[in-house]
Amino acid sequence: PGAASTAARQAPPIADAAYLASLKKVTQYYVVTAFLALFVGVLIGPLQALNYGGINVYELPIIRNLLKSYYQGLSLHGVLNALVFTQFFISGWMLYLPVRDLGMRINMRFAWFTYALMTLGLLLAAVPLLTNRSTLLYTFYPPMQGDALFYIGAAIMVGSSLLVVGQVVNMWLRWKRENPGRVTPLVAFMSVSVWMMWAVASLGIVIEVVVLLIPWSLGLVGGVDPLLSKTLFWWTGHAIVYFWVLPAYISWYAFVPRHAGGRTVSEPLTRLTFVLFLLNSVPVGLHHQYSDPNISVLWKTLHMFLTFLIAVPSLLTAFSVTASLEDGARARGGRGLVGWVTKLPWGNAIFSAQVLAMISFILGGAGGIVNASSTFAGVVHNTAWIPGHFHITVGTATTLSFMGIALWLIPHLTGKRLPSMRLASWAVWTWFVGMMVFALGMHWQGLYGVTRRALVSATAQDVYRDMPIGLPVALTAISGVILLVSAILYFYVLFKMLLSKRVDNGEVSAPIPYSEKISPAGENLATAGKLVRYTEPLMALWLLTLVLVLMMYGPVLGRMIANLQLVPGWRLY
Ligand code: HAS
Ligand code: HEM
Ligand code: CU
Repeated sequence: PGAASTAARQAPPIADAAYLASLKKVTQYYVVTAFLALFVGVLIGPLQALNYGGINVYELPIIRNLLKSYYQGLSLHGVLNALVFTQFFISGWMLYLPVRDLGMRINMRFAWFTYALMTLGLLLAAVPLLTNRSTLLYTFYPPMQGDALFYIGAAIMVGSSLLVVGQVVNMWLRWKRENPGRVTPLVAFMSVSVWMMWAVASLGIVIEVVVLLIPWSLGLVGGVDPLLSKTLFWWTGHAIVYFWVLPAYISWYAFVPRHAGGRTVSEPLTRLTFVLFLLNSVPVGLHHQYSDPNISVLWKTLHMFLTFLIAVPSLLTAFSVTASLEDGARARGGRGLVGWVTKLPWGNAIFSAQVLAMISFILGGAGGIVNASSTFAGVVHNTAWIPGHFHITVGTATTLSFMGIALWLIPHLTGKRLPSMRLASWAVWTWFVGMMVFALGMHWQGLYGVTRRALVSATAQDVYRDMPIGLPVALTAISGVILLVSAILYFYVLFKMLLSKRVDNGEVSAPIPYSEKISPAGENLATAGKLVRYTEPLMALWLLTLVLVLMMYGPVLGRMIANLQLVPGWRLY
């Protein structure tokens, strides 16, 4: 056991030091911007957790001075964490990885321009958010209306991510021309396929914002169709969850085994997983709209079955990544049916962050399947159950993974050193414990119908008075405190690292942690297996994806467009 079947890959060397330094710098800018957004966003979270813990802190003068309302805080929290943190981190991560994996040159001016444009979009949107002129929550459902600047900034920010898609796909095509007959290396393959998925996924929100919301908020048209807008939103809004989690999967497949001394199980299977996500991530968005009128049950049901289908590649991942961890643990002397688990490097925060993130995702994924079942959806929809679900998916599976990745990525990019593995470990474990307690409290309250998105601690006490929810309410309050401590620990370590002195260029002291593979795909397409050959033509699969999405959304949207119902905007804040 543990004997390598293939040597671990090394990133092809890049001789031009100035180019490498610039590439690392732009990646660092993306990653640091991401964590700054997370820092602000996460500080608001505990206030909301206290709210669901029955404690209203929104009347305190210090909070009143910073936030006009519960909803302004909630809007900032959702936008900064779920939209800004993720997109910036992913744009840096999934630009850097494929460039290094293929050893290619990209146009650094274009890369910097994209970063600058994305940041400009963020800053434009931040103005109305911070001044309470677009308190719309991160879903910005019309007819609630915000300032045009908010929609314009959001469009620029999301649009910039499409420039990253263009740059990465273009680079990959160049590599294909220069290397005819070669199999795309795994990390580049995964990155390119996720970017392709995102290109199709983002169309919904781009059309919604550019065609419907910007003209409407500028007063160029008199009204907006709420259902059409919401449907376009969820075209993007479900698939975006895979845009958030698949960059973590890249690490789970390619890098986490290495931290444990194990190997990636199967390259062909991993490629299949990512192709399934490419094909099927988008045409499932109606599972957010089971309770909406004017969408036929037929289409809702079709989207429901496709949702169950899109759980399959995650299940493939669950078994395959567990096997790679077992491989590592047994190589380190692990024994027994489950006893090997104790041989995993739990004290290494880079590793434990990501594996604890996976464990949270077992429960998050199971909850997702409950949400997707139209018979259960009526019980959980719009209740506290839903924030329970997504804090152990995006809030942990994604966020805790990215937090762990940053602990090697920042040393790799900057040549600085992690100041304290102990503190980092404390941060990671308290995040996991805090989120598990939070999820328990919120799911439990949801089952009693406690509604999401409400200042329940102030206004709804009499409604819930006779319900036996004392325990989950208390758990939620406690979780907010644990998570506040965790966030302070993590950001202390992170900022201390960023502000420390550079030691080297990071290439040797913190290399990209490629894992060996038990079943590699091989280098040449001619001799590779069927699964490898069928998954290689990503351009054709991308076109097929677009066709499938149009099939599953065309009739639904067509009917809405034929029956447009325009209503004027509202400002409720
Ligand atoms: Fe979800 C609502 C269904 C996955 C995020 N979801 C949300 C919202 C967010 C979100 C943010 O069908 C709220 C939107 C709003 O504000 O209204 N979700 C699903 C389903 C999945 C799913 C079926 N969600 C995610 C992911 C997210 C995310 C991923 C972010 C990253 N979700 C729904 C539905 C709703 C919803 C409904 C609407 C609810 C409503 O009524 O409003 C699936 O993709 C889940 C599949 C996952 C699995 C788990 C696989 C496990 C793995 C880990 C293995 C562990 C290992 C560790 C290897 C089947 C891969 C082993 C460890 C050792 C030590 C050995
Ligand atoms: C909403 C707490 C971190 C994304 C909420 C809610 C609570 C909460 C209680 C529900 C509010 C309501 O429905 O009225 C926390 C705590 C955190 C934390 C205590 C950790 C310190 C995160 C992270 C992410 C995230 C890391 C994503 C990366 C969201 C989103 C919403 C939300 C998208 C929904 C906003 C909306 O309904 O418009 N959070 N959160 N949170 N949280 Fe968090
Ligand atoms: Cu969804």
